[in-house]
Amino acid sequence: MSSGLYSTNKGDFEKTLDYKKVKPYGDTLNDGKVQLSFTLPLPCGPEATEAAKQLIKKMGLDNPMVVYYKELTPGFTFFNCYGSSTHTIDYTTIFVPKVETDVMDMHQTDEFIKTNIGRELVVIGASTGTDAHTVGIDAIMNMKGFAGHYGLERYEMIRAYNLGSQVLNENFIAKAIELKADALLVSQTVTQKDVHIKNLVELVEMMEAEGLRDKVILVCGGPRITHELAKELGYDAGFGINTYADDVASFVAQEYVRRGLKR
Ligand code: B12
Repeated sequence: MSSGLYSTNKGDFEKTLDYKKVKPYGDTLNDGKVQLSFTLPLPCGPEATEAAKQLIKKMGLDNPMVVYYKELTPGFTFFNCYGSSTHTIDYTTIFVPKVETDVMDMHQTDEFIKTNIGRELVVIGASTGTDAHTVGIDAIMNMKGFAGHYGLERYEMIRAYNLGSQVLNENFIAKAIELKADALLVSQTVTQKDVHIKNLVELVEMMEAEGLRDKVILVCGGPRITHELAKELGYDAGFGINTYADDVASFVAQEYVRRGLKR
């Protein structure tokens, strides 16, 4: 990433993008335009619209505009609005810990495993604890895949077992031992009252007690999971939204080799 100035070089529209002072882009560079929607617990009318505008200003947005509003039910009004951000972000100072792997497609990962490991990797996945959400782990594991990316069940060199949802940590570990799993994939969607943290930590502690933690690759994922959080909780990697099987398979295969794991 360049930390300097970047010119769009587009004739009359030429503007300068400064990575140290980034603003939202709407119609023109640096106009700061933001679209937002919210509901106020106020009766629909001009006073509610004025309240919405004042609130938008307090959020740090200039030129507040209400472009749509509608009564949801008596006493509640929904708004669509625009405003221009008065704030900027210094993009050059941003650092986000993330999984540092060369992402390969399914065929490349299969080749990588053949060449560097020489046998199928066994991967088990589940949505654990009380979590009943399966769509995330299915997106990673199902044969048919997700958004054009085949899931782990499709990989020639991965034996994938999707255990479904509401799998208790003790049962997950028992299955990992039974199947001689090389990697465990945990999905967590519900984060109310930090239930995901308690559940993810419990799994690590139980694996440590079994002497299993260092022998396998442990990965978690979900819409509110970050790599940083996963590492803090004792996982090898964490994946959030927009993850595909390619990301996970690449990580597992490369991490297996990097750690010199053997069965
Ligand atoms: C579908 C759904 C349900 C379905 C689930 C059906 C099923 N078979 O999965 C049903 C109706 C059962 C349900 C129930 C509940 N739900 Co619900 N549900 C949703 C909904 C609408 C979509 C979730 C989804 O499928 N996303 C699509 C998948 C593809 O995305 P994803 O999970 O993020 O997965 C991607 C990544 O995160 C990542 N990933 C995910 N897992 C893993 C794992 C690994 C190892 C890796 C590498 C990557 C990875 O890869 C995936 C692909 O890119 C969301 C709202 C929303 N729009 O997101 C609420 C939502 C998740 N549900 C919510 C809630 C609260 C519940 C209930 C508690 C409601 C209730 N009071 O009963 C119950 C929970 C019951 C339980 N015990 O878990 C909340 C969660 C809030 C929170 N932060 O805790 C949400 C956000 C709705 C909301 N706005 O309030 N739900």
